[in-house]
Amino acid sequence: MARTLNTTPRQDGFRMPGEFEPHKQTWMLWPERPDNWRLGAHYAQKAFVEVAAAIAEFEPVTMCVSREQYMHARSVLPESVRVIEMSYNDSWMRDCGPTFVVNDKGEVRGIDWTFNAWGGLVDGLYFPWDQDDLVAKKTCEIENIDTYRTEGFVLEGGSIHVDGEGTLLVTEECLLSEGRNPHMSKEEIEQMLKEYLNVEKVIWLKWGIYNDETNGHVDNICCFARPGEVILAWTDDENDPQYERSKAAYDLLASTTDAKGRKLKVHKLHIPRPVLITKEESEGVNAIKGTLPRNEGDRQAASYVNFYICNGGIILPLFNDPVYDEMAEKKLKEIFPDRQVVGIYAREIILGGGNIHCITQQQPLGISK
Ligand code: KQY
Repeated sequence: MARTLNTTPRQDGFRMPGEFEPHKQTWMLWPERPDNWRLGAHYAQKAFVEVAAAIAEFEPVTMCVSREQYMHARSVLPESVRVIEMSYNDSWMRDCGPTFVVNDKGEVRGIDWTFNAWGGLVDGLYFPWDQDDLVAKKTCEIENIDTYRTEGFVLEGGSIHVDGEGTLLVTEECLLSEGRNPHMSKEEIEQMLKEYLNVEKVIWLKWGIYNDETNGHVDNICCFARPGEVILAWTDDENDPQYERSKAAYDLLASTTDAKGRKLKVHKLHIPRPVLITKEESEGVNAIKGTLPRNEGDRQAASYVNFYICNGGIILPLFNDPVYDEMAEKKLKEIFPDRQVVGIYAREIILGGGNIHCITQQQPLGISK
C-alpha cells in the first residue's frame, strides 16, 4: 500500500539524490494538446519517441499516455518502452511528476508538490491543470511508493537541481514569482526546500534563461555534473539579453561554496544562436484563449543545459546550430568521460516551451517495497 505521509523527508532521513546517481527508470508523458504542440503534436511525438528510445538504451522507460493516444503511442514506441494509460493536461513529467527521495537503506519515497501550470491564474500557461496535479501521486501509486504532499506549496521539478550532498540550485526569478508562493518570504521558501529536499545550502541564482516561459527554471540554465561541479548556460555575446543573466550566475557560482564548503568548478556551455518560431510553426498551433500564444519570431529558451543524465548516458538537445551543437557535444563528452553523449534534434520540443530535461523524470534505483 502506498501511503500519504504527514512527516517531511528531512524528519524521516530521506534526501533527493543527484540525477547522476543510479536510476531504476525514467518516466515520461506523451504530448498531444494542439494548443501547445503544432499539428496535433505530430512532430513533437516523433521527437518524444526518439528521446524515449535513446534513454531505453541505458535504462527502463515508462511512457504515460492518454486513452485516446494509447494505441498510437504503443505502435510507434519501441517495445522496450513500457506504455501505461494515464490522464494529464500536458506532457512535462519533470514538472508535474514526483521528486523522488531516498534514505540510507535505499528506500524510495516521492514528493508530490502542488502544481499550478507555472503560475496559476497569475501567469500560468494553461487552465485547468487539475489532471497534471494528480500525476505525481498516480506515478508513485503505480510503483507502490509513499508520498509527501505539499498542499498549497507550489513547485515544479524543473526549478530545482541538487548535488545529492546537501546543495540545491534554484532561481529567484522562478521561486519568488507572483504565481507560485506569494504568501511566503524567501526565507520561508528556503526553509521548505531544506525540509523536503533535505539540503543544507540553497544557491539562489537571480535569473534563468531569457524568455523562458517557466519564469526561469534552473534546469535550463545550470545543473550539477557531479558534487562540486556545475554546468552553466553561457554566451560570449554581450549584446544578447542572455549575457547579463549568465554573467550574474557565473559571478555568484564562482564566488560561493557548496554545502560541504567546496568551491565550485563552473563549466560554461555556450547557448545556440537564437531559435525563433517560424510563420509555418506558429500557424500550426491551435490558438486558444488562456494558453500561451506561439507567435512568429518569438525567441524560444533554447539551451544545451536542458540535457538529461541517465545510467551511462547524456541525452542532449540539438538545434541544428552550425557551430554550437558540435561544441556542446564535445564539451559534454569532456565533462562526462564515462557516459555516452547522445544528441537528439529537439526543435519540436523547444517549440512547446521546454526540452529533454523537462519531459523526463528519473526514479532512483533504491529497493522495492
Ligand atoms: O520547461 C519546462 N520545464 C516546461 C515548460 C512548459 C511549457 C508549457 N507550454
